[in-house]
Amino acid sequence: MTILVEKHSGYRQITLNRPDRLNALTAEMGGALLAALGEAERDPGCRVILLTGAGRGFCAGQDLTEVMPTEVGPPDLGLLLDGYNAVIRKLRVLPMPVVCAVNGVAAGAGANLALACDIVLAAKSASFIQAFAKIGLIPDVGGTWALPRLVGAARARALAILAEPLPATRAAEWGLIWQVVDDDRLMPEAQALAARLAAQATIGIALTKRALDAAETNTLDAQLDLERDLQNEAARTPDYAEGVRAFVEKRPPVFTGRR
Ligand code: LHQ
Repeated sequence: MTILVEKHSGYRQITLNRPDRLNALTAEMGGALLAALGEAERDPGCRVILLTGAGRGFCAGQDLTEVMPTEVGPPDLGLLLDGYNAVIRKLRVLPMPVVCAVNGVAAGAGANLALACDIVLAAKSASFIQAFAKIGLIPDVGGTWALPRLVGAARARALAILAEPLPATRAAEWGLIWQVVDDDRLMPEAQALAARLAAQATIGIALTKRALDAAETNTLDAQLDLERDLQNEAARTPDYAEGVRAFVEKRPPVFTGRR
């Protein structure tokens, strides 16, 4: 199985599982990942996703042996990308936080898959490589959108054009990711974070994702209206009532993540 799913209390851990290829992506794997995200979304007990890779790498991007040009001509990458892009779109609109634990090298589409998640932790030994330029391609699966927004235009351009590995520590310093963790602490920390988030007011978090993504293209005027509407939606959840009640009663809240 190229994608492993482990069910934990409140969250699902989804693991890219082709460790001998550094979890390089195949069309089948993209489909399996999309299906796993859809199943998690349909499970009312699942309030957080934790994405990681098996073995020493996170994901080495597209499996290049699947897209070799032949005498007949170049491969049509469009269909393949439509499949991966569906995963990126799903990650952004999933009504729950997605934590990514980058356990090793994240290259090409693998790097940009990680960057599509909501909170990215990386092992100290991990690195991020916009490897595309090395084989004459452009950053895809959202890379050209995410990079400048996360690290600014100058760093985005150099990362994309030079295709040099960016060590995890510098990635965190630059704001590409949230945090770096010692290698042996990565999974315990990522799982603790997923469990912690699963006990939070996750509908509010889902609405926060929506607002932040919409802000990328909205005017301030439109964003203020959207915040008003989403805030009213958040205020109608039982978690809002519980959060306020718990504050007033000076006790920890018990959130359900239900509408
Ligand atoms: C791999 C791969 C790999 C197959 C390691 N494929 N086998 C493109 C086209 C179509 C549509 C969708 O979008 C895209 C976007 C892309 O993702 S393009 C970018 C594709 N990825 C790359 O160019 C990265 C290629 N890999 C590397 O540069 C290195 O493997 C890195 C820097 C990631 C890791 O280096 P090392 O730690 O030295 O490991 P390694 O190179 O020895 O890799 C281990 C094995 O995994 C090795 O196989 P082997 O049989 O020798 O043990 C590699 O051939 C295999 N592998 N990446 N993308």
